Amino acid sequence: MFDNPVKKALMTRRLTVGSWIQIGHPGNAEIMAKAGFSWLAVDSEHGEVETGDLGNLFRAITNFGTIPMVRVRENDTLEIRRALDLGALGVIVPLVNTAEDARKAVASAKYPPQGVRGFAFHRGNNWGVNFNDYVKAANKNIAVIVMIESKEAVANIDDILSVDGVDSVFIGPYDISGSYGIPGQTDSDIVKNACRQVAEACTRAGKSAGIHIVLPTIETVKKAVDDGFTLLGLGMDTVFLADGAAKWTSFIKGFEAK
Ligand code: 3PY
Ligand code: MG
Repeated sequence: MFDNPVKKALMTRRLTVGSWIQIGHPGNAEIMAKAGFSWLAVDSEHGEVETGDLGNLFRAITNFGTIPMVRVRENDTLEIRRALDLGALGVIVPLVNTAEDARKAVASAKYPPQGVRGFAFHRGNNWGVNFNDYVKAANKNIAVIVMIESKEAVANIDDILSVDGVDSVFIGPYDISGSYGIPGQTDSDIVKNACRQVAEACTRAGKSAGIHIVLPTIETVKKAVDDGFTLLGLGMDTVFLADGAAKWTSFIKGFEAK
């Protein structure tokens, strides 16, 4: 019933590149989708987005053929269910530290018998019109991505990757840096080493490795690809807006009368 090229890319460890939305307005989502990313993750953990905003943001995103994903506010069954019901085709679950956390995330995202997702009429299945087809496709086609954001998660990476139904792991470099006691130092050798351990574990497990490059540069993107990451989140709406605006304010400064 519905196809999900991002899920296919994850299962075959092919590169797929998306971005992040923290501003909860559909106009903003349209601009981001029109830019041409393969997927967009709406951030309800840290952004301005409430769960009830997701439907309108997904309408804007899918209007341009982009795959809608969500970073849920926490590893919570109801949050995951509501985001999927509103039409997310991939769920990114923050702060997954153990295999048990990962099993909970997978169970929340899957219909029985694999999981505990409740059945209903909702936006994802066209308000029930495509109920049967959606149910048939959902467990197979929806991506479940767990975030590696702590020392503990890095130590448990092989166990987390061994959980059936985890399609990919996705590094949150800021939380990782915080967990090592160096918040914001995402360029430090400690964080780089943690990222390398995660990428190597993914290669061993045959699963896709992902990372959020919050402040992307040509060099950091190339390096992530060279290091074997195949799920790249590049920047976010707020970062692009701030960068674009700052470029022009710094250019115009010299012309303004003091
Ligand atoms: C982090 O860096 O901790 C993130 O969650 C990025 O999305
Ligand atoms: Mg984080």
